[in-house]
Amino acid sequence: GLTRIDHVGIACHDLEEKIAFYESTFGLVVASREVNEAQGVKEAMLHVADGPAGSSYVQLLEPLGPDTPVGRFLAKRGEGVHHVGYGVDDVAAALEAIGAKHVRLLDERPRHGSMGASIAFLHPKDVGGVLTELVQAAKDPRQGR
Ligand code: CMX
Ligand code: CO
Repeated sequence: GLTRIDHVGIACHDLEEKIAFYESTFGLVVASREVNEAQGVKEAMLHVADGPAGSSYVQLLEPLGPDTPVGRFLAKRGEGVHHVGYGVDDVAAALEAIGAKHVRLLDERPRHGSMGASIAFLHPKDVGGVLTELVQAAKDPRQGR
């Protein structure tokens, strides 16, 4: 099952500007910055809190180009919440269970996400308009799995 909210993904035009906003407005601290070519994003994870099931973050996303998931989202809807990422203990097992419930999987197999996590996306049209990500965090997020 789902163990926590791992992160909320927020689409923006200017990553550095939004990092500065979250730092100065909420006092959040950047835990990692990465470019993920496969996902078409430049992104930062800002640490929010630690709970019994793991940590939670805000993920700020700037597209690498217009022809990417976040680039198309910005063109259509503008800046704002792009997806919700839920923590799971075993993303492959979660995909199998959820795929059996007629929810379209955007990833048949887990892919690489921020901080060494294994991730997979569910189609927003099958989740009430919410792009949904499953996140199996790395055992040691600084080193990956
Ligand atoms: N939330 C809710 N609905 C969304 C959406 C989002 N983030 N992105 C697209 N949609 C909707 C569109 O509004 C559109 O609906 P309508 O036909 O009613 O207008 C429909 O889904 C198809 O969208 P599209 O413009 O054709 O966009 P795409 O070709 O980009 O396909 C999606 C959408 C979700 C399949 C694609 O964005 C995807 O595969 N996303 C998963 C990967 C991803 O988002 N990576 C970036 C984040 C990486 C990370 O978190 O680490
Ligand atoms: Co995400």
